[in-house]
Amino acid sequence: MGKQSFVYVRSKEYAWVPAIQTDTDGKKATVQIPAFKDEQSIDSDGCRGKKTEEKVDLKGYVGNVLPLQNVDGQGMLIEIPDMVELPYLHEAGILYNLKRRHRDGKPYTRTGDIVIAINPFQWFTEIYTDAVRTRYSNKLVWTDSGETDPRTFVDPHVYETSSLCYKGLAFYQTDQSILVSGESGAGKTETVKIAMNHMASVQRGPVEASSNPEEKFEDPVVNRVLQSNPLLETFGNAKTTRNDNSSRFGKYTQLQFDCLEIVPGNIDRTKSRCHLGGSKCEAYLLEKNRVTGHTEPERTYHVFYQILAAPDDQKASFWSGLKGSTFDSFKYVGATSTTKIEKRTDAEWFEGTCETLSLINLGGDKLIALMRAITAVLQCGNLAFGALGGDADKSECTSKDVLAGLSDILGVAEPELNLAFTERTMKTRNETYKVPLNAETAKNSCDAFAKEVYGKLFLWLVEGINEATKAENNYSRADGQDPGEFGIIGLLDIFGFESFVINRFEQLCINYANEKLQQKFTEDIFRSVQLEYEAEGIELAEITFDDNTDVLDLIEGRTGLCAMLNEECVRPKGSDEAFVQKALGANKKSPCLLVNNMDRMGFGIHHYAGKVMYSAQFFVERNQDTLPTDLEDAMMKSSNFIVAHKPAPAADAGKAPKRQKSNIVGSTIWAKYKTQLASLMGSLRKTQSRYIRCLKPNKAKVPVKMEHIGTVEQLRCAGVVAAVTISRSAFPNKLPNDTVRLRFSGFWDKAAYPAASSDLKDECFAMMTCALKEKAEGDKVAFAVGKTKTYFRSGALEYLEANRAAGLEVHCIPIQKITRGYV
Ligand code: AOV
Ligand code: MG
Repeated sequence: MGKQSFVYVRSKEYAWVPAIQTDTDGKKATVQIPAFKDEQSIDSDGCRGKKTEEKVDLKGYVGNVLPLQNVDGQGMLIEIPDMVELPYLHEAGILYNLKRRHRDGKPYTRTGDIVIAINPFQWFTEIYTDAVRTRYSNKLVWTDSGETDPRTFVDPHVYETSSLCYKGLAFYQTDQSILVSGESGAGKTETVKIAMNHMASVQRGPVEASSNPEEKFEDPVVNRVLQSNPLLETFGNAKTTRNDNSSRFGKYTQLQFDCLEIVPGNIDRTKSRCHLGGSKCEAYLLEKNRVTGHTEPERTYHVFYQILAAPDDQKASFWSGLKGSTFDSFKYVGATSTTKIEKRTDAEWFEGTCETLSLINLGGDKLIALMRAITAVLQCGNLAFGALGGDADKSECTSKDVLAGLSDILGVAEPELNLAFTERTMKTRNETYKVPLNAETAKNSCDAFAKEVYGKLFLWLVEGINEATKAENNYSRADGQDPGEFGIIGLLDIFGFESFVINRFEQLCINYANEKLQQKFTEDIFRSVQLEYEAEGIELAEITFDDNTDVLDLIEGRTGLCAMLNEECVRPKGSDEAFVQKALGANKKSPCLLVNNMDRMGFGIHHYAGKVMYSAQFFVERNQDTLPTDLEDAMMKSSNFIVAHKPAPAADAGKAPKRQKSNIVGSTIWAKYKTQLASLMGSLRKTQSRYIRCLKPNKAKVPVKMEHIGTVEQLRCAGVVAAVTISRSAFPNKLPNDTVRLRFSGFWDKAAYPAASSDLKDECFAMMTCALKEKAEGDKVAFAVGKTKTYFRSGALEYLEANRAAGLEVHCIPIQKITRGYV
């Protein structure tokens, strides 16, 4: 019988379960696994209770059995705020630590510089009070903790990230960013708002906490910046099956700070300060398809319900046709069983929407134009088309009243609108002619028109918000001096990695963005490990990690998927299938491209977060963003200035790729998106980035519960496991030097291995040379002693712990020597 130890064993049902290992021959382990009823009972029972014995193969992906050390004497798991402190940091250890904290009402946990936020699905108001906000800023920003990591004084929190950003900007003059990621419903949007609120309050300087927990910010600039969030959500968020307030667009907000009070080198914290002067935001990939269709219990964008829930006379003031209307009056909306979003009715939300619009100078005529543009979209949904004069190839609008209403709203004559929907103008080199459309195509073109109008009004709103919030327009210093260039803290709230049963063009776009961010994440983690080793005085050469350049090459490279699809979109008869075949042909050598032999329109990508199979159906169509000229012309004729509005060109759009073959290539969704992403990455690279990874603990959106399999998958997608792997590639375990001395001095034969000095570091070195001599491979020792910590190679710490448990301390050494024939 070997010695007993606590382990985690891989489990199909629960990802990992705690168990007791009773024996091992190096290939298989004998483990006793407690009988668990469900995920919850794993916590309450720990390793106690009736067990079944199993033999487990030790080989496997990260091993099927992992050492478990964070248990108390009873075999109950203990939790720890910073997971880097776990001597055994692996997937199972991370999962159980997070679970325990989540259950105890602690949503935030750290892994080094990354904050992991588990959505609690219940508001712990006590951790977001003004007193807590102030405590974080006082401790992390306004107190000089000297050499010590200030985070040791506080529990992990979003406020920690926001404090460190503010401090980085205010005292080290480095632009900052917070990159928030996670799957739908994980809590990204809320996290960004929590961080933003905090940063707006840090600027008060070192203060006593206000007695009012719901403190309102008096500063009008701050107010506008904060209020712009719910406003954007009204137009860009909708209820989905996974989140009642799901953001259907990505968002990068740059908070602009006036840092003129900062004197470089002067860290007089009572004097140096940055003031929030404004903000600018950029939106990515609004899901326009939702405008024309959704299925119960999902909803379309909140604003549609809000406007229809408004009092009749207010509705009539936007457009008389809205009088008496209900959700059911419009096909794009329809009945909904949802009566409240976040405890407020649509009518209540609408009041707030109108107030905020006025606050950012979009009240009065602008508000009416905006509401009329929304009404135009609604009206498009009710337009019906039928065959024209019995000819099925031609069509006309059959709902005359609806067309009259739309004409009234847009200020475009009825016949013109009818023709815009039912005919298509074709251009060849020599001539221009019109082709009639059948009723179905006409309806599709009407839907395309509605989506475009909504897309436009959304961009118009983003521009309006930016005009009203950006510091250049709105901020002036009290002393009248020029604030100069603003310091930036960027906040990224972007769709997380997606993998469904069927994955489409949108998923590829989303996953592409995640690959770009993952690349930066790995670089940053690598850099922080480098910094840690440098600070500890340890050789760097051995850190290894898998980067995702191959995947990015496959997507955005010269002959990559993006280039191939764009080419297919320019070809007169471009097709989805031809795109797939060309892409497969041109990227045969890519290790990340997966072929789907069953489906000529299918292909797969081995992403950093796992394999995803895509269906290329509609790729060519969805990638083309060119509205037929007939519809475009109709919009331009509209008296509604939002509908006729030409959006400002996206940042950097002027720098279109040089080898562009045609205008269409430059205007495909993907080409624009690629440019947008490149510009985003460019902005991010100028900042110091910090990461918050949001996790959704269960699909039912309920408190306390944590589903293991789903959580482990998210940890992988969020790159948390990858981050841990990088930081542990050379030395998987580490312990503070004083712990090493305390724990392992029994192994030290001082006479045979004298220390170079009585310095803790030298003592640890001598001690480990003695204790781990058996684990050395040639010249390569099994550990490294840094200034404050000792680092262990794979297996070394387990070996020490095993020997310690077995009582093989110094007094045993002679026996060992005898058996090995040394004496
Ligand atoms: P998401 O932004 O990550 O999803 P949200 O930030 O909208 O997710 O969060 C979803 C819901 O979870 C919120 O509406 C709250 O009810 C709840 N929630 C989030 N964070 C907290 C918190 N810190 N405390 C309590 N409840 C919280 V999406 O936009 O769908 O990808 O597209
Ligand atoms: Mg969101």
